[in-house]
Amino acid sequence: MNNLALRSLALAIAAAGSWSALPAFADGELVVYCNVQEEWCRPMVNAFEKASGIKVLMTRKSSGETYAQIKAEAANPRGDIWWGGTGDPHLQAAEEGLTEVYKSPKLAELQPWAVHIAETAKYRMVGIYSGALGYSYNTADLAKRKLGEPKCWADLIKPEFKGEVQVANPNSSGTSYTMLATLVQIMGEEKAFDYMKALHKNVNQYTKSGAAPARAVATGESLIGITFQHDAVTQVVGGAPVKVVSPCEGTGYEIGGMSIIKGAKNLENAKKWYDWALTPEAQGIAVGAKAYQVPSNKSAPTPPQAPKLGEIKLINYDFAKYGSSAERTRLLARWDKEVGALPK
Ligand code: S7P
Repeated sequence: MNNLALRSLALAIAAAGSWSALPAFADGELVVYCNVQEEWCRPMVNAFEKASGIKVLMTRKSSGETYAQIKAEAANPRGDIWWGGTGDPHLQAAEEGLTEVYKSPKLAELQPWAVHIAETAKYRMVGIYSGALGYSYNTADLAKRKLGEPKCWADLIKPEFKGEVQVANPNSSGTSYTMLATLVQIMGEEKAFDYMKALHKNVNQYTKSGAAPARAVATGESLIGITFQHDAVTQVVGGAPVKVVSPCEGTGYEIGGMSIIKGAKNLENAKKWYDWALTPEAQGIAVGAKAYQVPSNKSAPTPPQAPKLGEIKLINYDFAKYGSSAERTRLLARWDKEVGALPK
């Protein structure tokens, strides 16, 4: 056999081998923008591919980043479905016409808060889970340094916590925007901005991702981290010396969202994901991924470790106002100018 024949044979074998190793995706593709933790995005994708025969291309980003990406891609949308992430940027995208109207037949199975946010968005988004904001601290580190236990938002600006608090940047992170909007609703806007300027002195790093501060607390890299409480519970379940705090003044919460991207190239497959992601089976995948939000389908199991929303002093978070395009844009610009720009 000459060289050319040998090369053709090798190529044919390689091609046959790789094709047979791939699952047969007879039903097309779906591009998913996923905003929860990678550990939960992956099993969701695998389960959907298995159930539907549709090939999923997934990327994971934070909520604010995904909103910005969808806006930037609006003239030529590359994503089909936006799954997870805080409700405010989904609401902003809905108002700006960046997402599609869709009324899933599964709406009837959902908790009232999940349907209410869908109504607020004129059915351009739906609620898929809920969770309260708070913070966590490293118990071993706190004891070693003989510092008093923080219990309130007010404690986080005390001088003894200088450089000890980690939180995300509210532009990239839905978690951190939830904090900004929560403080404004609890304290009033002027006092909330005074508070965030004082907090700035104690912040060691503004991360891109909202859940990163919970991991930094678990490893002892930061003493305190402001995150959703369920993201800190993940660290507790993993065995880290972490205590989760519901601030004494009260706190805000999120309704995690799902939206179909306007102009989705795989619209029918996006609807299939949408309906499937609202089933108890799909929502039950969270527990195995150590994700402890409260699911929106009434029949989906709520993990026993999930913070009990009924026992937390929750504010009446105004999603319509703080998810509106004008308010979210204005508050983020003010944060950039008055807080983010301060020297460190
Ligand atoms: O880890 C889960 C979670 O906290 O992440 C989502 C959201 O994208 C927050 O991340 P960013 O702050 O980085 O945007 C939340 O909706 C969800 O509960």
